[in-house]
Parts: sequence; structure tokens; C-alpha cells
Amino acid sequence: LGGFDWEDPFRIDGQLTEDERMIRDSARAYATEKLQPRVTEAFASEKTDPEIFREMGEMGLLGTTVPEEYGGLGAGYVTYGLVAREVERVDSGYRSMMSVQSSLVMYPIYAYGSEEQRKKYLPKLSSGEWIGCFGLTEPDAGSDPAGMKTRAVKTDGGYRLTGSKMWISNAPIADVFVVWAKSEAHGGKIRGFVLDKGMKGLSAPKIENKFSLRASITGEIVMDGVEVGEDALLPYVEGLKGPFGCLNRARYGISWGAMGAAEFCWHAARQYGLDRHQFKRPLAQTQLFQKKLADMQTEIALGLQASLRVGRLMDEANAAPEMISIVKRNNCGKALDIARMSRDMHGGNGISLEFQVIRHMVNLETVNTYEGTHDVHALILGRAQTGLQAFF
Ligand code: TGC
Ligand code: FAD
Repeated sequence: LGGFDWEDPFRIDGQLTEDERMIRDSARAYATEKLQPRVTEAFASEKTDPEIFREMGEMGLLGTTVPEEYGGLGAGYVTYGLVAREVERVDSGYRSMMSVQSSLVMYPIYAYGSEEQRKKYLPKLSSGEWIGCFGLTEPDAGSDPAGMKTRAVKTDGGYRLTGSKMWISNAPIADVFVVWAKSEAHGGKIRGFVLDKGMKGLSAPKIENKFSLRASITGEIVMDGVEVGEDALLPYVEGLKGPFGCLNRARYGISWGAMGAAEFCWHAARQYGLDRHQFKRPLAQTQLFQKKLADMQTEIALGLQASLRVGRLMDEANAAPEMISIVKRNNCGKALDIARMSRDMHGGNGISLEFQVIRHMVNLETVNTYEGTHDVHALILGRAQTGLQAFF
């Protein structure tokens, strides 16, 4: 029957290609050697180090799926997922920085942009010289992005953009802003625009005092009559399928990333249970502790296997968005449960940043909410199986 590896119950490792394993290993080495040592301080002091983008760029971790001619790695979606898992094993905020740049900024410029836009932006985004952000959510339009108020009005030779975006990862340190607005010149349809830092009327104030994802900076995007040329419009997409096309990729990556954070919490709980003795024996030698470890192992093994399956289908261009809703929703929800369980299994130490599980736990609250909340993905899946939409 073969042996059993408790860390990799379904032998995910054996289902990967040599190239996938190689990139996974180098992402793991980078995350362990460069990200892990700075994360506790970054989280505690709510500081984002922009240098991380440069480092990730050098390692080839930005724009993993973008073709090499634009500076990407030209790899597949399984590889992208594996990178997300390794980075989020350290911190969801670091994975957020990476996945916004790759899936929400580089992908739309590659998929919907002109050749000039691709050449202008992609190489500098993939090297990390430029930092990107993606503005869809607004103060009054979160789960319902069709309700956005941001408008693009036609001018001589371009557009004037007015509106504000809320909860935007990377925004305060961004050089490149992919924003979505309703364009009167296009029948009120949603269109994408690429804005550059420093444009008149464009600002991105930081949102202070987040108690989650503190190592990843978040801000608003304020557009007060920003004038752009025709060349700022993403020419090849219109309607909500533009931003959703990007979100499909980011949500899929998050399904792997959340499992990375969950793996950290599971391994930490196991080790803590082996090391800590109460009632004259290791905590790990109690039935309740072992049941919790078994639950963690089971959910992570199932979650990773499901993400791998969806990734393979994405690489064959044969995945449906609903499949992504299943893995995004389930893996984020299960990761949050696992982090809370691990926090509990650490007792009092579980609330200390030093033991790290509470950092993962509060981070995963955001991960469960952004890119479509747990309940919104349930409604997407409910609609797909009943034919009835229950959003409104
Ligand atoms: P609906 O009528 O369902 O669809 C409107 C149009 O969009 C198309 N579409 C999709 N296309 C591609 N992929 C998908 N997943 C798609 N889902 C929908 C659809 O075919 C239709 O096209 P057309 O041509 O017929 O017009 O739209 P709705 O308004 O009823 O949508 C409802 C709902 C709830 C599904 C949707 O709005 C939703 O998913 N809400 C969640 C919003 C969300 O995910 N926001 C994320 C913001 S970005 C972010 O959080 C980044 S954090 C990243 C980080 O820091 O890591
Ligand atoms: P709401 O939509 O107001 O939802 C509130 C609650 O109501 C949720 O529980 C939701 O599930 C529930 N709900 C909503 N509609 C329904 C319904 N029809 N039926 C039943 N329940 C419903 N956005 C970007 O565009 N770019 C980014 O880079 C980005 N980064 C983010 C970073 C962080 C740290 C955070 C916290 C958010 C980020 N977001 C970003 C925004 C994120 O995508 C939204 O917060 C998310 O989509 C939910 O929207 P909302 O916060 O307005 O909540």
C-alpha cells in the first residue's frame, strides 16, 4: 500500500512536475530566509517594506504566469498557487502584496491591455521596480461592485475620472493604479484604466489601525477629476467580466495561500503539543489534542488536493469560476477554523505574537472576507445549482 507521510498525506509533492517543485522550493527558501525574520516586527509596527517587491521580483515571484517576453516567468497556475502557499505560510499580508501585483495588476494589463501598455508596465512590475494596486471596492460598493459610483467622463483626447476606492492593498505605496469606473462614453459600462502615481487629482491615503494584515499596507484611492489620455484605457475588455477575470486568478491563488497559513498553524500546534507537558504527559498524548490535529490534517490535505485539481484545469484553460468559488470559500473558512483551533491549543502563549498563530488568525479574518466574502461565494454556488440568484 505504500507509506504515509503525515505532512503530505495525499503526496501532493509527487503530483508536481520537477519545474513546479523547483520554483516551490526557491519560493520556500526566500520566504523562510527573507520574510520570516522580519514579519513579527512588521506586523507589530504596522510597517510594509516596499523592498519586498524588489526581492520578489528578483526571485521571479511576480507575474509567475505572465509570458517571459514581458518579464514574467511564463509558468502555469499550479506554480502560481505553490508560490502563494509558501509566501502565506509566513504571512497573508506578504501573499497579498504578491498576488495583487501578479493577478490584479499584471494580469489585466497583459490580458486586456494594448501592446504599448504591456511594454510600458509589465517589465517594471515584474521586477518589482514599480508597485501596483487594483481599485474595485468603494465605500458604498463592496460585495456589489456593480453599484460603483466612480465615473469616467470623455474629454478631448481622453477621460476625466472622479470617485473613490476603499480598502485597496498596496495603494499608498503604488506607482501603478488599475481602477474600474463606469464610462459614459461606453454606455455606462465598467471599464478599466491604468493611472500613474503623481497624476493631478490622484491620491492614496493610508488606512491606519488595521488589526489584521498589518504587514501589508492598505489605503483609499481618491480620484478628484483625474485627467488621463486615451492610452490609459484598457482597450480589450468591458463590463464586470473585466475585474472578475482578474479576481478568478487571485481567488484561486488565495485558496493555496490560505492552506499555507493553515499548515503553519497545524505544524505549530503539533510541535507545541509534543513539547508542552501538563498532567505529567505531552499535550499531544491526549485524545482531544489528537482529534484536533487529525481535523487539521484532513482539511488541509483535502483543500490542497482540491486547489491542485483546479490549478491543473486552469492550466488546461478548462476551469469554471464556480470551481474557484468552492476552493476560495472552503479553504479560507477552514484555514480560519484551523488558526483559531491552533491558537486555543497554544493556551495563553497562543495570544503572543512570538508564537505567531494569533497573527495568522487575525490575518485570515481578512482573507475570508476579501475577494468575495465566504457568504458571497456561497451565493455564487447556490445560484449555480438552483438557477436562482439570491443576492437581492
Ligand atoms: P453577474 O450578473 O453575476 O455578472 C456580471 C458580469 O460579469 C461576468 N462574471 C464573470 N466573468 C468572469 N469570471 C467570473 N467569476 C464572473 N462572475 C461574473 C458575468 O458573466 C456577467 O458578464 P456579462 O457579459 O453578462 O455582463 O454580476 P452581479 O453584479 O450579480 O455579481 C454578483 C457577485 C456577488 C457574484 C459579484 O459581484 C461578486 O463576486 N462580488 C464580490 C466582490 C469581490 O470579490 N470583490 C473583490 C475586490 S478586490 C479584492 O478584494 C482584492 S484583495 C486582494 C489581496 O489583497 O490579496
Ligand atoms: P459588504 O459587501 O458590505 O458585506 C458585509 C457583510 O454582508 C458580509 O458578511 C457579506 O458576506 C454580507 N453580504 C453582502 N451582500 C450580501 C447578500 N446579498 N446576502 C447575504 N449577505 C451579504 N478591494 C479591492 O478592490 N482591492 C483591494 O486591493 C482590496 N484589498 C483589501 C484589503 C483588505 C485588508 C480588506 C479588508 C479588503 C480589501 N478589499 C479590496 C475589499 C474587499 O474585497 C471587500 O471588503 C469585500 O469584497 C467585502 O465588501 P465590504 O467590505 O463592502 O462588505
